[in-house]
Amino acid sequence: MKNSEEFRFKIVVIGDGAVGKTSLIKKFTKGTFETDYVKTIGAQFSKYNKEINGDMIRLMFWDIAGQEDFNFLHHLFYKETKAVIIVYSLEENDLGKNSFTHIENWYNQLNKYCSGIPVLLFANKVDLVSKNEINKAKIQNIVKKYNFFEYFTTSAKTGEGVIEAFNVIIEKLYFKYKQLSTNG
Ligand code: G3D
Ligand code: MG
Repeated sequence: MKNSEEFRFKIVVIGDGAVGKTSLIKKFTKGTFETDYVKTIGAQFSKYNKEINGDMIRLMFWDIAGQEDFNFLHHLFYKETKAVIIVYSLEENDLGKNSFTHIENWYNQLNKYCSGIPVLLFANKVDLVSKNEINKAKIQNIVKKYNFFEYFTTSAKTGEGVIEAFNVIIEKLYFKYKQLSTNG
């Protein structure tokens, strides 16, 4: 008989304020946030369980609550995280521009605390731009520059791309750690 295993993955979601981090997590987990950490480390998290091949995956998505600049540094926020999602907004305004420019800052910060783990880029609010206005080359360049695992265009409003994007990282982690546990 096949034994069921349990995996616990912490995934942190970072990026400028108002790009949609909290909305994306809510859309995916459909759950509520646990906010005990907001006062101490400025973060909140939401839990989500998922079964793959009979194994139980227990996920914790951590999100910055307020104080969203890349000087927000707390090792507890990044501690033992297995993957990172950087979110920016595709909006054609200052938020869109700045949140893209700041990807570099967010990347440099996370690299200090947790290097060598998969980093994904979510270009959010895709519902606010028309498809042919998206500069894919610009996104692909930054993905290549920082060796991001993958990028997705998402909308926390319509749900476009959201479940697919989160599932890609969850499956990536599952198969990585499943293999490690199988190989002893
Ligand atoms: P944050 O957690 O990164 O700070 P939030 O961002 O999730 O709080 O979202 C900030 C605002 O952007 C919210 O609007 C939210 O509804 C909106 N938003 C988030 N994702 C999307 C998206 O994909 N498309 C659109 N059109 N809006 C989005 P309010 O008005 O509630 O402040
Ligand atoms: Mg938020």
